[in-house]
Amino acid sequence: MRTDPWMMSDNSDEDGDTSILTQTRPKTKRPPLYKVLLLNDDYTPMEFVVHVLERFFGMNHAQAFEIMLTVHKKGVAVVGVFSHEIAETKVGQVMDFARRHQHPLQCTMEREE
Ligand code: TYC
Repeated sequence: MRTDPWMMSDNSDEDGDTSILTQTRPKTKRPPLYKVLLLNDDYTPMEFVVHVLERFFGMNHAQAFEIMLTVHKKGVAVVGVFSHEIAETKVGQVMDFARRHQHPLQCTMEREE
């Protein structure tokens, strides 16, 4: 039951931490997670978007096609949730790849509540 360091916030003092007397909040705050969003546009080919989702988000073809269609119909979809650093990397990879192929595809990130 003591395998998750993020669960060190109860007052049981199981770890022998005497500061528990005054420290009622967890010392270790969960780092925030970031949603990576893909935005629709009228020009990027559907097959290109499917390829992006397979290549940078590890989706199989069926998953990628489904998410692409969601973006196409709804305007936007979350394509993954990552640490800040990984999310930034994914956004950069997608934006670079789209620009290199002269497609206006937009990818952004947003902090999770
Ligand atoms: N709307 C585009 C089309 O009809 C397809 C598309 C899907 C573009 C998802 C961007 O994020 C996107 N060709």
